[in-house]
This record gives sequence, C-alpha cells and structure tokens, in this order.
Amino acid sequence: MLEALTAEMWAFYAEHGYVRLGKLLSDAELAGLQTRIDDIMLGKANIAYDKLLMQREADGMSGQTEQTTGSKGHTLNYRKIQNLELDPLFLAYMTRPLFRSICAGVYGEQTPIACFRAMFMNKPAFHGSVLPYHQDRWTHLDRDPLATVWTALDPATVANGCVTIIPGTHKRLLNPDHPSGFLTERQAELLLAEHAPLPLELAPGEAVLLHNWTIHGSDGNRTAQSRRAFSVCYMDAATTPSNDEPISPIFSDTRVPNSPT
Ligand SMILES: O=C(O)CCC(=O)C(=O)O
Repeated sequence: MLEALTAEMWAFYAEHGYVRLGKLLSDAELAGLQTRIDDIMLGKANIAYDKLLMQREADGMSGQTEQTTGSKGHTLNYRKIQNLELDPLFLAYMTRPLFRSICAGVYGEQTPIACFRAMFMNKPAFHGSVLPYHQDRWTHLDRDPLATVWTALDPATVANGCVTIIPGTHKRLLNPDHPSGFLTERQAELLLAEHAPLPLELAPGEAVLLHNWTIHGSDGNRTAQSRRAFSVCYMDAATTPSNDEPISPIFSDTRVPNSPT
C-alpha cells in the first residue's frame, strides 16, 4: 500500500490537479468503514449525533433536505454527513502517515493542519442528486484549502455517479471574487467544448488526491449500487473563517515519524 507519493506522482499532480493513490484500504478496513457509516446513518453508532452535520436526500428522485446537525431519521438515504473526524475509525484513516506526508508536500513540513471537511458523500441507489461542476472554495475562509483526498467506499462508476473532473483546471480560479466555486452554465459550456471531462472510476477502497481548484462534479446514481465515499479536505490550521465555524486541527506538523527527512 502506498506510503508516500513518488516524485512522478507529485509531478503528475502538479500538471493535472489530481493523482490516483490506488487501493488504500484492506478488505477488512473497508468493511469496517462501510459498516460504521451505515451504523451512523441508521442511528446505531455511539457518536455525538448533535455534532454531526447530516443532510438527507429528499424522498423523490432528486433534491436534498437542509444540512443541519443531528439525525434526520434512520435511513441509508443520506447525501452528506460531515464532522466524521469525531469518529475514531474515520479519524484513524484520515490521519494515516500517507496523508500527513501529502500535507507536507502541499503545505510544507512545519505547517499545522486542520481538516476543513471530513465527510461522507453518498449517492444512494437510484437517487438523482447531481452536483454541477465547481471548484472547491469557500470565501468565508481567509485562504483556500488546497488538497482533498476522496476515497471510494463502494465501486464508483459513471453509472452510479462517480466524480468527474476536468484535468488541469487547478491552475487558476474561474471566479476569484465570487462567493461560490460553481461555474456558470456558460462557463461550463465553454470549458466542456475545449476539454474532455474525466470520470474517476474507482474500486472500493481506492482513493484519489484532488487539488481543490480542479473543476469537478458528479451525476446522479442510475443504479441499485450505492456510491458511498469518504472525502477529507486538509487545510492550513491557521486558516481563519470569518464566521464562528470551529476548525478541527489534526496534525501539529506534517513530519512523518521515522521518516528520513
Ligand atoms: O462526492 C461527490 O460526488 C463530489 C463531492 C464534491 O464535489 C465536493 O465535495 O466538493
């Protein structure tokens, strides 16, 4: 299993704004995270539900409920569950040495790191929630988080709404002064006329590192197979939100214990 990115992987990431990390979860680890997230959705986990941001898909084919703290019912029909750093199993995965060393490469070795979002992103079976193309940025933060690791907990395919990216688009912000990273319809049209989107199909347990500015989106799920995934955005812990949003420090520095550097 990968322990650190190779020089070739870093070069690929710098050029294309993403790099595949391969399979990072053993079958047993994968089964553990799958069971844990299902237990969280079904109200069976020993976790502070009042601290989890939970958003459920609407009962029809598309649309979502508001994203607020607390359970929205015992169902597998959740779209998003945030603050999973509160769960020991998800925390253990997202703080692995590989991710520490990725943060060192992105932010520098002395930089304390926080997670901006440790979240479950789900496309329940036959649910049509579409996420239009966007860059991941939030203007209530005084600097942009730069790196996200997206891990498939189910097969992620074109048919069940895998993430689709436009490689190489991480080199500039499309709407630097706009509060949302979402592209206008015209921008999306122009971009797609010139660039082929790349669906990131992944096997369960495989992960990809994404630059936050790489334009990406995802389609609805047209299949009986759910598309569960765990996505963690790593940011400089000195990032200051302009609202009262607390930040969650996870690495006091990014030096990997026992690493020769
Ligand atoms: O998991 C997905 O479908 C995409 C997630 C995404 O675009 C995001 O979190 O910004």
